[in-house]
Amino acid sequence: MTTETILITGASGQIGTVLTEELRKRYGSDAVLQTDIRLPEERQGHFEVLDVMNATQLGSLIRQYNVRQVYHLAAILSAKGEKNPKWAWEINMAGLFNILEAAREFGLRVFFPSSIAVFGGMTPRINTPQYAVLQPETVYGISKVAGENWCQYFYQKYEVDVRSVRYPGIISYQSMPGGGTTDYAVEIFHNAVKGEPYSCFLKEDTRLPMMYMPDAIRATLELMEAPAESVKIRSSYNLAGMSFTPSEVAAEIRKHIPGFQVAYEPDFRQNIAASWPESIDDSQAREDWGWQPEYGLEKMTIDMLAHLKEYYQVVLM
Ligand code: AKB
Repeated sequence: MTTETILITGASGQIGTVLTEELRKRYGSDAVLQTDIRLPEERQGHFEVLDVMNATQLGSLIRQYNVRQVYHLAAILSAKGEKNPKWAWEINMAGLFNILEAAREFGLRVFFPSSIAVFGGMTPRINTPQYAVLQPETVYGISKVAGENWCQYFYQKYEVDVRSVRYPGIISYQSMPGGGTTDYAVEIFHNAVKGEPYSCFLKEDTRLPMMYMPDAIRATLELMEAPAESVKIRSSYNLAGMSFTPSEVAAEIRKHIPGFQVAYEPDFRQNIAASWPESIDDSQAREDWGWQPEYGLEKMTIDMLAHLKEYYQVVLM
């Protein structure tokens, strides 16, 4: 293949699904190679099964498709990782390591998604600074801290052009999250639109940093397209959109769906959420590559409900 290609790992995941669409729109269908651990039932464009633990298979695809950039989204998230820490560590670390080694060999630009999960109970929780104590309390968080350091190492030692942001919880109507602590913030919208009550696995006053998918995609692409000299942080950038609690998002939804009911039944994910920041200082991203979020809670809620209403074909009051 002669076209230069962008490879996405974890392309069937929450972010991968939407990022794939945006990249295909911008660069054309032929320029995007989607990969995941299994083939989805419905797919468009190039899609290959790839186990990110398999470096040989990764190398063959890079050669076959003339890959120049990688968005490495395949990972086990916070809540799922706690059920099987060793497995989560192996996938998250071996996967990244294979990508970084391939980037070194083939001269690729790499995007690595880090997370607010890098922070822990020792970190200031309000307006968490870029440079803060990183003592996470989940295996996912530990793998992201190690991953950020490996990214910086490969940049400093081998000049691999690797770029990264610490995503907050991502809210989307196009795709569901899988295995995270912030998943409630998507599920709650689906239940509301379906006219069903929601049982929230976090306490009502648990404030977490969140971001609407269009902002997350734009941040990712703006960082990847920024001139190399503007990207001053090669571990990972703090990134902020909005912050809210479960009761605040429920109240916002009730402005449009008055009868919506939410019960609070916290489980093991409450402890994970309690170790994460409430809000993030992303001034370095704003300064270095001009980051500006567009969506707050009110604007996002209107957009989410409109799209989900269309999806479920129900009439809101
Ligand atoms: C999770 O909840 O694990 C993720 C994240 C914040 O990285 N959404």
